Amino acid sequence: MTICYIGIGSNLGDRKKRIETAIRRMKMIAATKVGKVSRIIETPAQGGPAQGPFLNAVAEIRTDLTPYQLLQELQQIESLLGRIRTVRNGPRTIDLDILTFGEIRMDEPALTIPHPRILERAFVAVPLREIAPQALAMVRSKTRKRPAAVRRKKTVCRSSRPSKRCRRQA
Ligand code: A4P
Ligand code: MG
Repeated sequence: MTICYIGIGSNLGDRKKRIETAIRRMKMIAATKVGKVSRIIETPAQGGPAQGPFLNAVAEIRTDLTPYQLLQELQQIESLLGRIRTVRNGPRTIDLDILTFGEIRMDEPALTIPHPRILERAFVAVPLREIAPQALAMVRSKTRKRPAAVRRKKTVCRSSRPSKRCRRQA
């Protein structure tokens, strides 16, 4: 079985109840078991139109399904819980994102794993760290590092009176 982490978010209706129902439904997915579940945290909406705050959590699951089979199961749960897709990052009854799927990496529009925005979103990173600090560390290590030359453009120091930055680089 592959260990995966699922990001859960809701900011419409009875948010807590919807998250609990989503977890109960995940327990019913074939060849899949739900393990640790993080605390549910309230977070201000990040991005998208003006909207109410979210409840967010992360759940650990173990599954024999393939990534696409799991995505399909999660999307069925989203539909069952009244998810209607309007604008990107818009309000939603429930959002279930595959954050990691074992050590798998894939980069397709329909499925990107690890989820590309884990590290820039505290509402995902904080609950993930709570139940699986090793998974968060794995995501950090696999996030492609840009070469140092791109990250910090070196100033070329030609002047006889070099600037502070040039002196620091020397
Ligand atoms: N897709 C690609 N990769 C994945 C993946 N790893 N897991 C595709 C799940 N789906 C993935 O997703 C759009 C398409 O992404 C799917 O059809 C699937 O094939 P979606 O759930 O319909 O759309 P979305 O959730 O609006 O897009 P996205 O890019 O997943 O947004 P995020 O990152 O989920 O952000 N603020 C707070 N505080 N809490 C939140 O939970 N969520 C969002 C949405 C914005 N602001 C938020 C929160
Ligand atoms: Mg999503």
